[in-house]
Amino acid sequence: MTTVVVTGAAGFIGVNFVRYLIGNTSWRIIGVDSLSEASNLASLEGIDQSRFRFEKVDIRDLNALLEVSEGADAMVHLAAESHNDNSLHSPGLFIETNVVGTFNVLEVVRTLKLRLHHVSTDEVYGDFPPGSVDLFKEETPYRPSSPYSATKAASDHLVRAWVRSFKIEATISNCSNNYGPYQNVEKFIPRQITNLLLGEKAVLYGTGNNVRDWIHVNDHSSAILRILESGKLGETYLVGTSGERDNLSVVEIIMDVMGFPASHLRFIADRAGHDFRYGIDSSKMRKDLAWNPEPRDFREDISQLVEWYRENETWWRAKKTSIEEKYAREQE
Ligand code: NAD
Ligand code: TDX
Repeated sequence: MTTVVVTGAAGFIGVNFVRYLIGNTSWRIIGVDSLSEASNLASLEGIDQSRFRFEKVDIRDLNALLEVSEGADAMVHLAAESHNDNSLHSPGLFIETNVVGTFNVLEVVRTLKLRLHHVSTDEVYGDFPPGSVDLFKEETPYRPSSPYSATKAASDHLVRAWVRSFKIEATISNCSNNYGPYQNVEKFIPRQITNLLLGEKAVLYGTGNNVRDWIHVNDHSSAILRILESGKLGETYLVGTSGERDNLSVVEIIMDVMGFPASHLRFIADRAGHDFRYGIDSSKMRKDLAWNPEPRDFREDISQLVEWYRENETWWRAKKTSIEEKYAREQE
């Protein structure tokens, strides 16, 4: 039996990954999270407590992280400040959690000799200009644009340095934009769905032409599990499912599924430093690790997601007001 510590377990990908591990392995899981504003403890309700334990720990606290990780075999590091818009207003917090917090994670896995998988983002590579059809590859140079992506890039560099200098057993993945249940309503897709559920308009930054490469969170989870089981130590893997769409097209699908006219949206000022386009080449994952995502229909997934947010209003309603108030203060 393997015991794995999952940092960021009360966040969007964390809770989906924990549920994926419960369903697809026999491992024990220790979920660690500081319960920041991005988290939601209610997301962990109903998880088999005989195999899952939650610990409120801040990864900025090295001793607390060390204590809770003793006896484990592996750590999957997801905890982060994850929202670009927030990083433009509070960059210091991103340095503390994403850089210093990852340093603490590395010291813990070095001390306790744990296997580490570090979860990162395609945003470390910067972006592609309009018209480009290039894709990010593992060897693409880092060129982060925002405080968020720069701190994630820094965390990746720390992991590689600890692999080389201290011989820790680690892998890294850089994934594209995830969608699925339990995503905080500050993020693009849940923000639009919950706006529309409340009768408000969808909100697009700039022209709406920016492109993101969408992947279902369960495909991200299956990729992480595959890397844990068969990834080569020291390697980096890009994770994506060729899901490039511009933001306006995604909003149009959401509005169509929900029965709103295409005019039920508003354009606001663009995000500062807004990356134009991301695109992932995941052929290394597919060739070296024989990873295959589930066959999917994006419109059908969005339709199911709309139902999820409709049925789980108590999960998101309390946060929605404060998040929209914050957006109104900072963006309009
Ligand atoms: P999220 O914001 O929903 O969850 C992050 C979790 O980390 C939250 O529960 C939060 O409370 C916790 N956390 C923050 N600071 C902490 C601290 N100091 N100590 C302990 N816990 C802390 O983000 P997410 O979308 O689930 O992203 C998880 C990871 O995946 C991040 O590392 C992110 O960079 C990466 N990632 C996300 C995406 C995406 O599309 N969401 C894509 C690629 C990579
Ligand atoms: O209201 C909005 N309107 C809008 O047009 C919001 C919240 C966003 N956008 C745009 C900005 C982006 O082009 O939608 C796109 C997606 O925005 P976010 O959901 O904020 O995601 P992004 O900035 O692309 O970053 C996400 O993917 C990579 C995650 O938040 C990161 O954690 C991950 O690393």
